[in-house]
Amino acid sequence: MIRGRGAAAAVAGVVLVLAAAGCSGGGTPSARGDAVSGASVSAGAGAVALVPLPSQVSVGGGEGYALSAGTVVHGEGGAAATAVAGDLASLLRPVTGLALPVVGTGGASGLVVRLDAAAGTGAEGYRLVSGPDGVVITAATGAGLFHGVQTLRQLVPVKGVGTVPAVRISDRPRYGYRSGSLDVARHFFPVADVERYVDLLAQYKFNVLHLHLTDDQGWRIAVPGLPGLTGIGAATQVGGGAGGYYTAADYRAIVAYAAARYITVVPEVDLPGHTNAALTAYPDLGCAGDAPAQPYTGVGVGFSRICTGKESTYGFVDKVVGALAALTPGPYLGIGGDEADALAPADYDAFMARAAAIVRAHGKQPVAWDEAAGAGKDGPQLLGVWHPLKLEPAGLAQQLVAAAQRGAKLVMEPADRAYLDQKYDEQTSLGTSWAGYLSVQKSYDWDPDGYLTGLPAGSVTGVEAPVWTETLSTVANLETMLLPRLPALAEVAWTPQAERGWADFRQRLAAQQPRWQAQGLSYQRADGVPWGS
Ligand code: TNX
Repeated sequence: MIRGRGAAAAVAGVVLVLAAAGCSGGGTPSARGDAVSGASVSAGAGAVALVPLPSQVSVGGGEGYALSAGTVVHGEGGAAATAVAGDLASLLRPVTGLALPVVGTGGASGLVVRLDAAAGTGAEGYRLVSGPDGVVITAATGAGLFHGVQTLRQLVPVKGVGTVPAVRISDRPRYGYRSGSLDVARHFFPVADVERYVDLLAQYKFNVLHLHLTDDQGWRIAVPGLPGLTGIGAATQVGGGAGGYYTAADYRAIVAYAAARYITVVPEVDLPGHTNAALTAYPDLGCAGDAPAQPYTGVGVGFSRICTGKESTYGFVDKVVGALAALTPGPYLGIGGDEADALAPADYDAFMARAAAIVRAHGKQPVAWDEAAGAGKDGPQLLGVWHPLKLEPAGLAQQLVAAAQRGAKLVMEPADRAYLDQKYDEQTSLGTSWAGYLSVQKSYDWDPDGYLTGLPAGSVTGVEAPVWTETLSTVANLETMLLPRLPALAEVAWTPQAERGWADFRQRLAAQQPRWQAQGLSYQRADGVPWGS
């Protein structure tokens, strides 16, 4: 915990509110100015209401930094710092109307973005200190600096030139894998829409973009040598619209846009089920005797399969995986594995192990949905836990514990906590509710480490927030489901469990609303959050 500056330094107009950390009511207003671990401060000109809550914050001592026409941005310590300094300036110019020139090393005044290999902030952490002379963000990595900039954005007034309150923040994430997952198969979203989504992920410190690129209703990525996948397989979507797909150049553009925001793309081709679109293009992928696939524009799941008993199927998998691996700089490649209900379990397990081997042969680590735990040590060892406990297939929890015991890592995204396509409540017009209604509080109030019992410590490596798009066809639809629950899951993934609590979070979440309005984002005035007008 950071020590504060003591009572003498406390200034009027900054009211300290003790945060979460086990206190239920949002805390007691105090003007003492002492440090707390995980603090939120509201009221007064120097409002501090950060999401996700930093692991350590102290607020309330001394004067803040008044932005002015003379404010400059310094990038110090290397190219990554210069680039992040540029990001900071571009983010704050439209908000403040200031010129904010980016200059090199220049001391401690203004906004300083400082890369320091010896900072001791870890792979993604940072320190942020603000006072009358300026704001200094220090980190050992570009990712840390970038996350620090996202915090600073929330310390600057929503509009206009104001004051960054005096704070000392030392922050690093709870989990190293913080993912937003977007289904571009059920409804296709062009590159610009994906980039807008990536901006939102970056704003809340996610570091993975999982793209669900293929499903029964559409195949969305070009594969050299398999033109039918896009020529035929991409031609429709849920409801019968035109569909679409990414060329290699489109995909590279998404990867580059994400990378510039310290977000790694994890592409997924869903196999061996969820493959109707591929089967329409290449009927030979099916088994003899299977009915020929027709384009599918409904929302059912679990009916399609490629033929796992045919050697030629693995030639197809190799081509697809090879193409995607070549386009993907990140270490992971998803092969799906969910709801392959049309396959016998033994055939499914053997397929997942063989497909995982193909992914490894192309230099990537295979990722799959939780069912793939059954494929054992040869199957994918990074598993997305999506089944809600109450709907779990018999034996799955034990398989996941066994997988974790042999070293597999789990990304927690149980549908009853993390599926952002689930309706908020019975009033919600978009989305579905097969996993139950998902209120903001429900998406916030859980511990990823404790969702499954019996896991060895350290087996949960991250959290994912998927948005499935059977019912979502526009950016406004997406955002209405993402906001405010994506920030809730961001905090679940970032902030230590002991530091966070709903009573405090709902206040900080409400404070995000004017920012979303200024950004032109759609959001849901979901129950439980004290929204403004
Ligand atoms: C289950 S989650 C699915 C998806 C659906 C989603 C809808 C998972 C791995 N499979 O195919 O889109 O539910 O909520």
